Amino acid sequence: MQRFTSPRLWTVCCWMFILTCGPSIGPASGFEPNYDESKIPDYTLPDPLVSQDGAPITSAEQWNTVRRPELLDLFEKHVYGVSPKPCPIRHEVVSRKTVFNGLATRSEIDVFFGLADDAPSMRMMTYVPNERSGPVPAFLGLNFQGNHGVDADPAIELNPGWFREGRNGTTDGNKANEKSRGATASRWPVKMILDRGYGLATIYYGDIDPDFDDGFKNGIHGALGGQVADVAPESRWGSIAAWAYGLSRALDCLESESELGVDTSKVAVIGHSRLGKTSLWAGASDPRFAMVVSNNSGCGGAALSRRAIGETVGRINTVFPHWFCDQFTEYNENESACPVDQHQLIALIAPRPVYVASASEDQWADPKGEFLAAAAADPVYRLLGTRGMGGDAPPAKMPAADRAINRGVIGYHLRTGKHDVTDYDWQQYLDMADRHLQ
Ligand code: GTR
Repeated sequence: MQRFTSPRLWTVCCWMFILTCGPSIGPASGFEPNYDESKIPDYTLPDPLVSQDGAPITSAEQWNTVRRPELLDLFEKHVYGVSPKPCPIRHEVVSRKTVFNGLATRSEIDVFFGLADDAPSMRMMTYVPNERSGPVPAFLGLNFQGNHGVDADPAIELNPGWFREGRNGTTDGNKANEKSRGATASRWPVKMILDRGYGLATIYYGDIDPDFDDGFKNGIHGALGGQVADVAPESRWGSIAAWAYGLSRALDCLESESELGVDTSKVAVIGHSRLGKTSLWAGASDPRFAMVVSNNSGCGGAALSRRAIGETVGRINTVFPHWFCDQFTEYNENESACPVDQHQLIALIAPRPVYVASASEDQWADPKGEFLAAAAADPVYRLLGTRGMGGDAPPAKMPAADRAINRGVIGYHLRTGKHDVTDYDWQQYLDMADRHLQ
């Protein structure tokens, strides 16, 4: 291999490498991800069914009254941060239109965080099938590139907010441009969802809290932050908690506006990647969500932190200091000191259906750690009277790629391919929803 002799050229090449590969690989922080199973540090997972004082949890009642509140509190104080109490919301329907040749009605609704005239707002876009006998079950998820990125219809307003710089020419100086219309449509197969009898509600995540570190001044952090003033600074909500808070307020809006046609007792919260971490926290912290889907959520989502494989706690806190609460940085390169791990986050969703999905080329998100976390939540699901992952016990081994585990209440699959959301993923989620929400 040719060696670079000029230090300057070497520096330029390093920077080009960092800029092309994005935040996933980062000599900038000197981080070398481990992908070798034999180098995983020894660890013991904290038992979801043993309380902090060492007492075993042996009944649903003990889970609901002792262990669940305790774990929720630990995740708030050590991982995601404490959010404000739910604020009152108000909403304005901005548009309503028949789409897909009469198949569905699409609405755009501004949902305000608070009743004041200048309360911040997020714009929710909903689709419901027109042929229905009553309210329909629905998926609710945040999107990365604006509602106009979900569907290329020029009638959808181009979101005027702040966007992370797109890699494919979809932004100009942190503003979405016309090229971003429909840019993430492949991740949102709207027609497939409607054809299967479900509604869809989606919101641009940056409406709730723009995804950059500004010391929590913008978005709902700025507007509602005063309400967590009595929480220890290191345990105040990070951006993932803010996004999850937004999802709960979206559910409030769906509940209060029956015209939108959603059966709010049957809403599945869904998210990909950082928004998959968000859907898990939303589902864990808000029991109104009837089902939870985490697509390729990785570190701080479904993957076990203690495995420290691919992206680690230290790495994620360094590159995205605003996602979690500051207390979480105590576990940088020190994962076993954290009183919780991510299987317990999945357990907090029990007994409601949860689906964890990985992708074979997404080793950064540690597919095996995601599977192991789902399996380690199984005893809680069984204690609560469900069949967990199905069968008499969770499978000891990861399933082969593209072979979904979907007979129980905890679903899992490893899809062949890269970090993404595909039709295959959605088919599994819709099948799971058919079994539990229809
Ligand atoms: C990566 C990050 C992951 C994941 C992903 C995403 O850069 O390391 O934790 O959240 O971004 O959200 O796209």
